[in-house]
Amino acid sequence: MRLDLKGDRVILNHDKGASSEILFYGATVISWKSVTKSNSELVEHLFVSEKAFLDGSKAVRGGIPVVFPCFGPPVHPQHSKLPQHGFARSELWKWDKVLTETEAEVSVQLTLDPTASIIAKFDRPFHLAIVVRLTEHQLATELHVQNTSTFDGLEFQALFHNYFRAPSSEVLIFPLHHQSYYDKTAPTEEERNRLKEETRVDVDVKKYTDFVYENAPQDYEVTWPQGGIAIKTIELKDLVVWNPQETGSKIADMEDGGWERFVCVEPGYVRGFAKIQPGETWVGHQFLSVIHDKRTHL
Ligand code: TA6
Repeated sequence: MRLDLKGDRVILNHDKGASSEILFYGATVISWKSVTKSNSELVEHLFVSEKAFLDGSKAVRGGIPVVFPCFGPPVHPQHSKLPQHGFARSELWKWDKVLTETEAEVSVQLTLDPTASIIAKFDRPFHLAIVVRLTEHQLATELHVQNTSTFDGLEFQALFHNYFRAPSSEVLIFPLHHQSYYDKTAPTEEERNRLKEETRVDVDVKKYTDFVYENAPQDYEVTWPQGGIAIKTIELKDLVVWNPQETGSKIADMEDGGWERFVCVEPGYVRGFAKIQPGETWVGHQFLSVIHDKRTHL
């Protein structure tokens, strides 16, 4: 197992061929590759738009952006000065340390503490750490949120905005049958705020999809004919499924037709706010594993 600290990123390499790249900007995982069991091909599992900015000028369009302390447009009074999806994905995180380095796995930690620019829009004490762990066929990410205040509670939302590289017209997400969700693509605000029930056994994103599943199963399979990713989560009680389809052409840093090549399946705590008392730490985990065998749920 090897890791290389380069100017703006850290690269993790597994002896069996897997690798991952983490930009210090936004602590954004911009690559996760592993060797398939079927034909020993090295496959990139994440989508990063060819038009994405990787120079720190704006949040990366792709990979695994870290969303904190708010998901979507801010609604909490303490978040009112924040941009959509908060500040974590648009700040320069600090390289902290190697946590584990064995033949089986390497894990590293980056941290983020309040800077003047953060305090100007989010004046609450906190300490963030992100852990990225790579093994031969799995990538895990953990977000640690520590309330460093000695007297005030901390309220926040958090999410891993995963862009999985996949043929969006053939993707199926399971199990979401009978789950409650909000449809952010609905034409009226009343409908967007109305809880619906998922009637499909397998959810596809053939049409423009922007669904927020509340209190979802926390274990998922994202599959397509040539592959898939299994997702296990801890503390991330909600799930967002997004693909803009043709509306993606209006996204400035979306490569032409990029919506055909990714699906966003995003575990998070985004309905309501997580609350931690002074000195407490909240940890949200996701474990992404490559699916090598065919899964069917019909
Ligand atoms: O996670 C889905 C979503 O909230 C969509 O509504 C869409 O806005 C997407 O995130 C991308 O947001 P961004 O701020 O990165 O353009």
